[in-house]
Amino acid sequence: MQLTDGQMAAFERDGYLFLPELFSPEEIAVLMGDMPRIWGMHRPEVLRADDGEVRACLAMERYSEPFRRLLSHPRLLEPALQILDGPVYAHQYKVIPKEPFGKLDFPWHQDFASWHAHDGMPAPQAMNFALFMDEVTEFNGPICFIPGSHRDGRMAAEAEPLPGATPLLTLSPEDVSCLAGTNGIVAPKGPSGSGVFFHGCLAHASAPNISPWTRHIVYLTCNRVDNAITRPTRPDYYANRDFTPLELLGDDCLLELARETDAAE
Ligand SMILES: O=C(O)CCC(=O)C(=O)O
Repeated sequence: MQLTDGQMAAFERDGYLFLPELFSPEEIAVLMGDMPRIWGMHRPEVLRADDGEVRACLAMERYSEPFRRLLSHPRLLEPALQILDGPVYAHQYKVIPKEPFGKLDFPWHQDFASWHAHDGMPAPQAMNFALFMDEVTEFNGPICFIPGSHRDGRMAAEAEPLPGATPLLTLSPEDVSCLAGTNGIVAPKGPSGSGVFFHGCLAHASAPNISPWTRHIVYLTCNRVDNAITRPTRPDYYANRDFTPLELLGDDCLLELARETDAAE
């Protein structure tokens, strides 16, 4: 799937591109179908806070066939190749679950600040793709962006501890006030299957889920192979050391898996 010139220009201007209903309900069902099994796993890639709430699961391609296929899906990978203009590998791949009435939130930050400080990523030639597993509304802790904030590059940041995860390099209230005062704040919302591409320097944050509905989002961070990390300080499921370029699968790779599973039952 190729982005149009207008979509590329919007990404460059705003630092993000929202594509409602990029994946079908059937495709999302294939991924969601594996979530209960993953949630029940006790392995280092499944992170829990002290109260037992799952904070994230990472590197799902190691233990989930649906998620292994999603990683190389052309609707994610082709736009990433186009935006980053070169071969890419998966630097980080995770699901962030927000449970009904859950406490999980994220202060304002730029992801590249953490990739640079914790992993030694040389330049912001990496980007994120977020895929909504559930409908995202104003009530269930949507991810919020300051449009255009990526254009200021990496800003000063403080390491803030996060329960059950590595410290996050966060932005100061003064810098956020200044950026938001100029550009405002947006929160892309839409049905499950919607996707957002966003720049590694885009300022973003999210509030807790105050609704009775889940809000699970899959994030893939693609990094250009010639921008591979140089000084990783955290486990490889946070900062992949395998810089092999991702290879495209077919557009029907998730539906094909559903068909294979149905035939085997
Ligand atoms: O899923 C969210 O609400 C935000 C996640 C986030 O900001 C991150 O992983 O950097």
